[in-house]
Amino acid sequence: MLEVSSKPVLFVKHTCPFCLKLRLYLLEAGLLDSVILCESRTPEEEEAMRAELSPHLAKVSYPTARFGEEYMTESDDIIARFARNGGRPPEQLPTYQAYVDGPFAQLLALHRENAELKQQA
Ligand SMILES: N[C@@H](CCC(=O)N[C@@H](CS)C(=O)NCC(=O)O)C(=O)O
Repeated sequence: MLEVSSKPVLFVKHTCPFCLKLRLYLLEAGLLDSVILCESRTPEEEEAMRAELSPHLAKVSYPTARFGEEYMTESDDIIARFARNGGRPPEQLPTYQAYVDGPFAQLLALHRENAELKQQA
């Protein structure tokens, strides 16, 4: 288990599109060095991460950020917090914005469509 650190800790799943959005923001804002990235790449690592997070969260979700003893699970809220604390406004980051408006928006739309089709089936 990680010690409580002065740097925020980000818990991410390797393939998660919400996690990539957060990572892109931090990369383009030049903030990657100011966080500790804890990434799961295998089912075993994901299980260990879930076991670490579940006592602190009503529902485990990725990405999760830990600021001291505080946990946050909404990617947009986490990005807004970094932006407020001296980071760059996300609207001013062209690569981040291209991901959010392009592949990320398409994934969300496909996910919604899939959920609707499943309900109708
Ligand atoms: N509203 C959340 C949604 C995040 C989300 O749905 N993440 C997925 C992973 S891509 C998740 O945590 N699913 C539940 C799980 O993996 O247990 C956000 O924007 O951060």
